[in-house]
Amino acid sequence: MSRVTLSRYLIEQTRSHNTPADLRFLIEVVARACKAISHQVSKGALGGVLGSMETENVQGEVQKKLDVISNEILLEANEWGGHLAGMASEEMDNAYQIPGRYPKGAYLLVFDPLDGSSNIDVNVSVGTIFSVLRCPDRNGEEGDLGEEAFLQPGTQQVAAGYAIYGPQTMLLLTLGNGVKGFTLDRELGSFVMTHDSIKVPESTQEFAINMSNQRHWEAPVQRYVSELLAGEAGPLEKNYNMRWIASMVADVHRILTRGGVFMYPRDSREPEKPGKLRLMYEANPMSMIIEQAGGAATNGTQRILDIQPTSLHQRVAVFLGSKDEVERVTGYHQA
Ligand code: P6P
Repeated sequence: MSRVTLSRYLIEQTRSHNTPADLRFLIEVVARACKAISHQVSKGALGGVLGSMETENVQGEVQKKLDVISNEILLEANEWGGHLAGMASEEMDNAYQIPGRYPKGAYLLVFDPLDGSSNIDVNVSVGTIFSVLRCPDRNGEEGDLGEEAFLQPGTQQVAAGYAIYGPQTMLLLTLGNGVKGFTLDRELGSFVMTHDSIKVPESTQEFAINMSNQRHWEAPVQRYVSELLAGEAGPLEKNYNMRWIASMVADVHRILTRGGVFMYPRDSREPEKPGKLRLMYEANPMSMIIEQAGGAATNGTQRILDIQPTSLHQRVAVFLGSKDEVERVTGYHQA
């Protein structure tokens, strides 16, 4: 059977699900940019791309060289094609305006160009996370696109995906009708479909959380994690394993592959912040992918995709993965 490339899948989606041609073009361009990022990441010390810049992003985090390189690759790949009205990124304070010399299009692209970048220098998997929204009708309004155009709940996403740069480079994608996985064939230079129907097992025996923050968690999370640790002698009556890669893309990819629950709760270290992870370009795209794969994603009290954003870089607590476990820990927040 001939191999289905990303390009062929997108063309077939255009026919079977009326995927608009400019959305297909957008996904193709993002995939090509991810190939370029994969190439840069794989150079490591040989490419002079490791280490940090002398700059910080809007979160006050020191930027890695590859954060900036990856951001520029995505901007340069997407700004000229006429499919976007604007872009936003973890690495830029404000929305990116499409230069006046280029046509504008119907979509907004929001991304974390290189998630997990603290792992780059220790050669652990990192990734690119992206979310696609429709640009609201501007009613003929000219001038810069304001941040408010991006502030749409995750249910408005028309596509979401991530690339993971690990032993293999893979692209996982949802257009709203299931989750497909594509593996980069470096000889051909194409993403080839290797996983045509990704599903998150409803139950699991594996959880992911940064245990070093335990003393800072709120009571429902304390209760849930203590039950996980109690194993078969405890109320959950089964033993659990723990994984924490500290790269959301890698942890979520494992959960999509074999199940699990991923947690980054709010904690008392910064009580004014609802969590560490960012809603628009981490939690929302990952939540759409997880839900499309049959899992669940909440902030502890509500479905993440229903959250109405109030700012471009706002943070959110995240509980996502196998439905049974997400519903359990979310239920403890209501107790
Ligand atoms: P911690 C990476 O910096 C990131 O944003 C996510 O990819 C990851 O899940 C989390 O932060 C790790 O945070 O506090 O464990 O280093």
